[in-house]
Amino acid sequence: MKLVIAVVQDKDSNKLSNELVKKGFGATKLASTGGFLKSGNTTFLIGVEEHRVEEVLQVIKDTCKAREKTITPMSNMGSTGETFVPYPVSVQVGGATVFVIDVEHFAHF
Ligand code: 2BA
Repeated sequence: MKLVIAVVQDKDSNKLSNELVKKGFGATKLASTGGFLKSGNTTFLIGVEEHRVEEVLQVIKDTCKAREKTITPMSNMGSTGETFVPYPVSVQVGGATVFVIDVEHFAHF
């Protein structure tokens, strides 16, 4: 068995859970926060038999879209008195960041 961990954008999370349920995958959604943007995203834990991993990855790929996000760094007055002029920076976020890991033991009571 494998555990698929997928970090996706909040905007895609409902659609992804619906698609996973429709195709018979068990999944758990966790509210998470991106370390870089410090904004909310959603992490899915999906336990799956090895032969269905590619199918899950395809569902994630088809459902989650990459989007541009613009961030404006906080302005900062350095200790030497120099000023930092903030200007918007654009980053591309997602579709999805996915990890597939081996499950040593699975129990469901
Ligand atoms: P965030 O950490 O908020 O990152 C959002 C986007 O900002 C990233 O999109 C990437 O385009 C950019 N970014 C991240 N770190 C950067 C840096 N040091 N310098 C410049 N740009 C940077 P994605 O790569 O698609 O990542 C989306 C979310 O997936 C991340 O949100 C984070 O929550 C998760 N993630 C990405 N890589 C990860 C990793 N290696 N381990 C764990 N989670 C990861």
